[in-house]
This record gives sequence, C-alpha cells and structure tokens, in this order.
Amino acid sequence: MSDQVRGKKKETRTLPPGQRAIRKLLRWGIDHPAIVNTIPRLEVTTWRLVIDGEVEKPLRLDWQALLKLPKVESVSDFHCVEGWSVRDCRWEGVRFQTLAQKVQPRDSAAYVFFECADGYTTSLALPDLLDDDVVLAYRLNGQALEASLGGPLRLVLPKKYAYKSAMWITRIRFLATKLLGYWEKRGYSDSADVWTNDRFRT
Ligand SMILES: Nc1nc2c(c(=O)[nH]1)N[C@H]1C(S)=C(S)[C@@H](COP(=O)(O)O)O[C@H]1N2
Ligand SMILES: [Mo]
Repeated sequence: MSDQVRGKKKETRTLPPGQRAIRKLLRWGIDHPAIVNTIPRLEVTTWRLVIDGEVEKPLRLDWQALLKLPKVESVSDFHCVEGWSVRDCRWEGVRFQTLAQKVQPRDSAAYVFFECADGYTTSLALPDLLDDDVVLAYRLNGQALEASLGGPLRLVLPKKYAYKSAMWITRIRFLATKLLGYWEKRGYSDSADVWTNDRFRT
C-alpha cells in the first residue's frame, strides 16, 4: 500500500551531506543579494538564445521557437553550496538532451559553457547534462519563472550545487576544452557533486 493511500505524509528524499532544507528558493535581489551583478530583466519579445561552438547545427532560438520544443516536467531538490536546499521544485521546460539532439554536438564537444545576461558563467562536462532531470526551465511550480529566480530561462541540474544551474542564460557554447566558470575560478569545485560534499577546489 502506498504512503498516500495510508494518508501519511509523502516520503521526502534524503538531503545530501551538510545541507538543511528551507521552504522556498531564494529570489536573487529580493531574498538574497545579487552577488555577480544586478538582476537582468529580459523581455521574451527580444530574448534570444544562441547555441554554438562544436556543433554541426548552431541554433539561434527566439521565445516562440523555445516554447515549441518538447516540454517536460521534472520535480527535483535544489542544493546551494552555502548549505540550503529546497525540496520538490517542480520545473517545466526543455531537457538539455533535446537541445543537444537539435544542434548535433561534434565528437570534439566535451564541455558546455553557459553565458548569462548578468555576466555570470559556468561550465559542465557534456555527459553531466544528458540526464533526464537536466532541464532548461521556464516555469516553476506552475508559474512563469520570474526574473529573480533566473527567468525567462535557466538551467536546472539537481545533482550539482546550484552555482552550476545558470540563470538568465543567453548563450550555450559547446567546447573541446574546459573553460572554468565564475565560481569555479574563485575556488569552488568544478565537479560540484552534491552527494560527495564536493564544495571546494582541492
Ligand atoms: N546567471 C547567474 N546564475 C546563477 C547565479 C548567478 O549569480 N548568476 N548564482 C548561482 C547560485 S550560487 C545559486 S544558489 C542559484 C540561485 O538560484 P535561485 O534564485 O533559484 O535560488 O543560481 C545560480 N545561478
Ligand atoms: Mo549558491
């Protein structure tokens, strides 16, 4: 018999080591100071996403084209390296996988570098982006993703600390060699694996 049938509270996932749960995501510039720069206010009418680099078919998407891509819903927990986690975020958007299939990464594409409208950057090894729960999200918990949470479009990569989950993405570059991102250059772990408590560069 499922927990729900017995009327018990839904079982919650264990948090990674060193994390404590808070109720809601921190809104940049409202609940949390914007560390890198001010919050970009991007209009979907002029918004563009460039996907290029080591790919066969570079792509420039506008908002309407993004909305036409297959949409998924993915519920995951979100973990910031400072020690707070938010359980059960219900993201809606496009799987990174789906975009990758569209642009056709070359064999040389080993890394992906994300550029954001606030000047922030981060990067991942390509295989880390191909899991089903890695989403370019434009909705959260049934609402359009607000600017203070990375809207109109952000990355969500639950198994890595949140500094990998780039907000306000404007360009995605597939690369043959690794380029370190903003926090990765400033002493934070490049692998950023939440389950092994991998927070700082060693
Ligand atoms: N563009 C951009 N993305 C970013 C950041 C940033 O400063 N700029 N901060 C990162 C960090 S450290 C965290 S904890 C999350 C915050 O996401 P939230 O607004 O959903 O809480 O965004 C990540 N992505
Ligand atoms: Mo963070």
